Amino acid sequence: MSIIQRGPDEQVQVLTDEGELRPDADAPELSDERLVEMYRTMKLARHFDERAVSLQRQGRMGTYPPMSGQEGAQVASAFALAEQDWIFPSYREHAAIYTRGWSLDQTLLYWMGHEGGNSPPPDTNVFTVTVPIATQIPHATGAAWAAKLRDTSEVMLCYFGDGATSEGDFHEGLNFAGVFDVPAVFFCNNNQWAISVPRERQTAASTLAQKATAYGFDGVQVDGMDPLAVYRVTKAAIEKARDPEEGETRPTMIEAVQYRFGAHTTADDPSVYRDEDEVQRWKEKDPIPRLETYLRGEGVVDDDAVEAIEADVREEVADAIETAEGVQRPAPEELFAHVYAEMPQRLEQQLAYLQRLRDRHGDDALLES
Ligand SMILES: Cc1ncc(C[n+]2csc(CCOP(=O)(O)OP(=O)(O)O)c2C)c(N)n1
Repeated sequence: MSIIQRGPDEQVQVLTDEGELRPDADAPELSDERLVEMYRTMKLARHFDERAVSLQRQGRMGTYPPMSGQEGAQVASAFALAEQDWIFPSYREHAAIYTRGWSLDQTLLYWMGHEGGNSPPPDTNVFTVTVPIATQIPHATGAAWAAKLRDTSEVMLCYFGDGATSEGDFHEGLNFAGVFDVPAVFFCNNNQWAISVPRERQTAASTLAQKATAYGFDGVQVDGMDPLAVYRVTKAAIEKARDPEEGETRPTMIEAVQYRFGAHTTADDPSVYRDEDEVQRWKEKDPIPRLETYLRGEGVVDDDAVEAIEADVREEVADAIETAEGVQRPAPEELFAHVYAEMPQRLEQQLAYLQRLRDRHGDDALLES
C-alpha cells in the first residue's frame, strides 16, 4: 500500500473536523471491536492525564507532561504496529506506551521518581522513555538498521516533537536512515509548541514532513487529531518499511499536526506565551469527540456503551493510582544510584552532602527547602 499524500502542504484526513467520514475517504479498515478499543484507549488516556495533573497539584507526584489533545495521534499510530515492532518514545507518549503494554501504574511510578518506572516491562518492545530531546532518533535508526542486517521483520516507530526537528540527532538519525534504507517510521508529534517556542520559530520550511525529501525518503503530513487518518498513514508507512515494493524507500517521516491542550509540563504556565483563543480553536478538533461522533453515526457505540467505557476507564485509572501509591517512595539517595556504573568523585561528594543534610535536618526540612 502506498502512502496517500494530497499535496506537499495538505494533510491526510479521513474524518471531517466534526467527525463525519469525508466523502473522498474510504471507510476505516478496522473492525468495530478494534475501533471501540481505540476509542476506549483514548478516553482512558484523557482521564489518566486529568488525574495525573491533579496528583501533581496535590503534591503526590513530582512532575508530569500532559498529553491531552494528542491521544488520537499516540493511540492510533501504536494501533498500526504489528506484534514484533518496536516503539521509541519521548516523555509525552504515555498513551502510546500503554497501548504497547506499559502499565499505567508504571508510568505513574516513573513520574513519582522511582527508577523502576523507567525499566521497560519485558516483552513490550518499548525502548526506554527518553527525556533528552531527539536522542531516541539515532537509537531507532540503529535498531532498524540492526533489524535489516539480521533480516527480522521488525519495524521501529520513533516518536518526537516539532522541537526535536531542530536537533542534530534528528538530522543524523534521518540521514543514516535514508542512506542505509532502514525499516523505521519517524513520527513527529507536531503539537505546535516546544515549551514556549512556536512551530514557526522552529523552521522556515512550510511543513516538517517535507524534511524527509532531503534525506531521500517519503514524508507525509496527516491531521494528527484524526485518529483514523493517523492509523491509515502509519499502517501504510509500517508496511512499506517492512516490505517495500520495487523503487520504494523503507523509511517514512510522518508529521502528525495536532495541539497540546495543556501545559508543556506541570512546571510550565502556557498562559504567558499563548492565547486562550488559540487553545479553544484547536479544541474544536478534539480527537475524542470526533471519533465518538463517527462511531455513534455508524451505530458502533451509543449512550450506554459510552457510559460503560467511562466507568471502566475511571476504575482502571483509580486502580493504577492505588497500586503506584502503594509502592514505597524511593530514598533521595537513589537519585545517584543508576547514573554511572562507578560513581565519579563529584557525585560521591554530592551524595555525602545530601546524607549530611538528612542527618542534620531530617527529610521534612529537606523537602521544604
Ligand atoms: C537535548 C535537550 N535540550 C533541551 C531540553 C529541554 N527541553 C525539554 S522539553 C523541550 C521542548 C521539546 O519540544 P518538542 O520537541 O516540540 O516536544 P514536546 O515537548 O512539544 O512534546 C526542551 C527544549 C532537553 N530535554 N533535552
